Amino acid sequence: MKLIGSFASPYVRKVRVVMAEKKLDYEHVPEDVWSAQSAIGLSNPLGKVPCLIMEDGGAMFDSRVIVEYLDTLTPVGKLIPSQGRERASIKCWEALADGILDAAVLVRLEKTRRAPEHQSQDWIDRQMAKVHGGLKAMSTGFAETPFCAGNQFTLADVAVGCSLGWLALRFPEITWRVDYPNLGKLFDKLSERQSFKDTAPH
Ligand code: GSF
Repeated sequence: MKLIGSFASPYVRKVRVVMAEKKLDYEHVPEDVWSAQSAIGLSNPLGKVPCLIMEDGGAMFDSRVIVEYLDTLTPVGKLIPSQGRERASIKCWEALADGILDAAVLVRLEKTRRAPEHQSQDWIDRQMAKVHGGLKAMSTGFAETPFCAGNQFTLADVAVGCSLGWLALRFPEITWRVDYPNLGKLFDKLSERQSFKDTAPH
């Protein structure tokens, strides 16, 4: 398998952490989707990473679809419960963690890719409200259990860890560690895993 993606993308990192946790082999193909020369459109019509190229040459996107597929490839390190409420709960954690990223990425694009006179403060505020609301929900939803959804490490932890890691890199001014110490504690614990160490964004 080949994984097309940049090293800084939190969605790509989610897939890389899952690959590592499940001990799957793959080749990482670095791709800068913002470069005029990017060929990502040949594999993903949406022009986004991550994109997984499977053994038969078929392409798969987006990160949520890819990680769900990877979890079926081997029973090693099962990350998503197979059915019912438990499964939905893990997917909901992932939607929350990814949703925070989606909003924060929009803010970053607004601030870095638009001339100051074309930037909309209303739009930025709207997206930042989602980031802050999402962080609060993550902190509230995370009871005093070892991991997000209880005693077991799951995809919820992968998604939350990647989301917080990217916020720390791109939005150091968001004080989630101070505001939500339980998220800080969880993040520190996740950061000790080899899968997180090997994929830290840069
Ligand atoms: C989001 C992927 C994405 O926005 C997923 O795979 O989970 N829901 C999708 N990727 C960004 C890179 S990044 O912000 O990490 C991307 O490829 N953007 C290019 C573009 O044209 O929007």
